[in-house]
Amino acid sequence: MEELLQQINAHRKEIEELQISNSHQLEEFRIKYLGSKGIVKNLFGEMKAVPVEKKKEFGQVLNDFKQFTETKYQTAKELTNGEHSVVNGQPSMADDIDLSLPGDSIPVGTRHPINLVRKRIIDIFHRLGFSVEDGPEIDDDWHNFTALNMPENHPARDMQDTFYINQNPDWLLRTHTSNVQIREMEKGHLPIRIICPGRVYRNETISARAHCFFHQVEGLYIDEHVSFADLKQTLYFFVQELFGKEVKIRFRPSYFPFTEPSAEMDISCLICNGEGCRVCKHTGWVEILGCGMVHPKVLQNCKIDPNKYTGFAFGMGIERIAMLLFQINDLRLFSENDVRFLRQFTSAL
Ligand code: 2NL
Repeated sequence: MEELLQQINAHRKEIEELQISNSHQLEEFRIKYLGSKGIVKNLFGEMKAVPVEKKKEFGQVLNDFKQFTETKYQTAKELTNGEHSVVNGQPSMADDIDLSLPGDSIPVGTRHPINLVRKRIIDIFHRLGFSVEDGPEIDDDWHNFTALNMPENHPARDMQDTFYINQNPDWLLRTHTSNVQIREMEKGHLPIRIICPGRVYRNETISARAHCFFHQVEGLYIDEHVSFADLKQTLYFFVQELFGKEVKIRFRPSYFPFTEPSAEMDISCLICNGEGCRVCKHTGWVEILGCGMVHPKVLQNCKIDPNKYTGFAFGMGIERIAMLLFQINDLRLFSENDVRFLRQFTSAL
């Protein structure tokens, strides 16, 4: 009796692990377990040898096993379509396949909101003659800080704010995409009219409003006679294209070591149309980018003559603009990969 129970358990295990993937294997399985000389039949034959007082218990175990084997057979039969077709004398699945059936649909994904907004920004500047450049995310101190006129003691250089690479303290994860523009200026081909989208890194505590990485688009235009008026008109065109013709802009004086003069640009609040709401903190205005005329020292650092050439530059966070456009209130949503969030962005643009 004990021995029989062990046998049944061993068969059960074998059946559980068995993969039946065509009608040939299915038929083999049927003959081995359920055929007239099969294992199930044989086990029922053993009933005779079981003591009377154990017959009931053993009968139950055996019936369970029979049911289990039949279920396995039926399930496998449905999966293999149950046809016993024959090709070249061998059982085959080949003509079980109905080629006229529609194929399985492949789910189509959606663009990530960051990529959507980046594409919109690139398209607008493309129409103004800006081309896209990219560069390394790991760069040296020169291209990220020194060439940009950022002094030795500038707080952004602090270990608290910037990720440095252990192997070489001269290397770091770029804190803005300005390194790409520096590299472009160093090439010495003028004029320059580029935008530089990319991922940047800052050592921030992660919250709804800050993350240790985010995405930026910076722009740079250098030629003879480029003025602040060009900057204003370019950025005005940009926000009108992105947010609509009714949008208003204002500039506030600011400070960056790499531009002089420097400014922050605000747009009239899209949510309340300037009336005052939570998004604009009841001011009617929302800051969207920083900008300015390229500092002569930065031009000199890149061997460009500041007496001949002038230029403007600007930088914006893509997340910030996406949050405004789509009314997203938590920066962490962009990097959590929650499909309930991502599926909401089905735009073809
Ligand atoms: C911001 C402000 C800005 C720049 C970036 C720049 C680059 C070079 C030379 C001069 Cl190579 N300027 N970039 C200028 C002003 C502002 O970014 O708030 N970004 C998120």
